[in-house]
Amino acid sequence: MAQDDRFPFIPYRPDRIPPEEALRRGRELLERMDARRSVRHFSEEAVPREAIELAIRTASTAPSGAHRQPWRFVVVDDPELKREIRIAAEAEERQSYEGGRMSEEWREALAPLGTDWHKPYLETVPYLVVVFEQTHGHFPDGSPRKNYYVRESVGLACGLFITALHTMGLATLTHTPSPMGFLREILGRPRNERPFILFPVGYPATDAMVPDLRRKPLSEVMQWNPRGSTQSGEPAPE
Ligand code: IYR
Repeated sequence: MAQDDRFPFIPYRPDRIPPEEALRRGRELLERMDARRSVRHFSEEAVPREAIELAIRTASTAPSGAHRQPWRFVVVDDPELKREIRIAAEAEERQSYEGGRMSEEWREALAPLGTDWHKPYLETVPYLVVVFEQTHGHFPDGSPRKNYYVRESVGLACGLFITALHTMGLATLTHTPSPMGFLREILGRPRNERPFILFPVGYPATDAMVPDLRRKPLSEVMQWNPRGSTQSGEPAPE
């Protein structure tokens, strides 16, 4: 891609939001995002194409290493392609769950989520969005051009994608059939693209059920000003 990445600098002057309004918006976003759940039971109801485009455009606002935007969101709504993906994903997952590719400890960790190798939703959901990470780009002459912090960048884009979908009342699941190489084959992606996450996207089924998970409290996910005791070499107490 011959996109020029030498930019002039321009002023950045976002509106200053008064503190009360800022906190109100922050609380509102938290409440909305806290209601998000990964879903495995989807409605077959059609989803406007623009909703997918909006979510991908939102995802693509993510920061990325050297602003290389090393992602590609491949959208599948063709029933035959969806079926092919389901068949290939289930074959891999079957090997993982029943062919001994997943450790006992791993299967034990997943047991409360009730997952197994069957992935019928891959065929019935309106869209599959397969996100690819671009391990490198290309100079105009076709020679490889390095990307930076690829996984971090694509992970951030995926977080924004999920946020946008949830904002529009859509549900998804961060599905990572393992190994995922078949997605590159089926979708005919070039060698510099590696599958990252497969997102089935649709409305949740009206009778969808989810495990009653709890999120870690703030006290377990936030820590202020910790200091390692460099003198003693001991780690800081919990
Ligand atoms: N890829 C498998 C297994 C799986 C792994 C993890 I880690 C999960 O949080 C959930 C499932 C599957 O999709 O079933």
